[in-house]
Amino acid sequence: MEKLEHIGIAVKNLNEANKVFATLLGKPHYKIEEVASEGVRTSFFDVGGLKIELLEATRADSPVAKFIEKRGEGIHHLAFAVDNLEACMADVSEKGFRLLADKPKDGADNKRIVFLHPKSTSGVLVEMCEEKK
Ligand code: CMX
Repeated sequence: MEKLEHIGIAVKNLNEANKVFATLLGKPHYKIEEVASEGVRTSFFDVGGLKIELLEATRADSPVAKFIEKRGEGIHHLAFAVDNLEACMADVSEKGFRLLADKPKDGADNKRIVFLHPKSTSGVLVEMCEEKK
């Protein structure tokens, strides 16, 4: 893992949460993007190179909708940047971590992404992401 790339935060209402984080951080979000395959609308804030990704569910069966229903709003995942996603998938799998997909999916912010099951990572949902070339 090269660096912590972003922290994902599940929110009920993206517009309201954008205002809260803009006030807190002293700057507005720099983009809003919908990821239809994940059932989320996202916004991004840059904090010294680390990104905060706010996540709002766009449908009832979205992982973010389920998360909020069960646990309420809050930190949803940590995303680490990697150089070679397929090699990292093979590596973490060999080390016993549970991948949530066989193949990378397209994520927000020009990334290919794969998640690890939180039960294999001390209760934290971990994303590995690679910038699309
Ligand atoms: N962080 C930590 N634990 C989590 C979690 C999260 N984000 N989401 C669920 N869990 C916990 C559940 O609370 C549950 O714990 P208990 O058994 O102790 O109650 C456990 O993980 C397993 O839950 P589950 O019912 O088996 O599975 P879910 O249907 O809740 O799905 C997960 C959990 C992680 C497999 C699913 O959310 C998933 O596949 N996530 C990856 C995709 C994703 O999150 N996409 C949205 C973001 C997309 C983006 O960033 O672009």
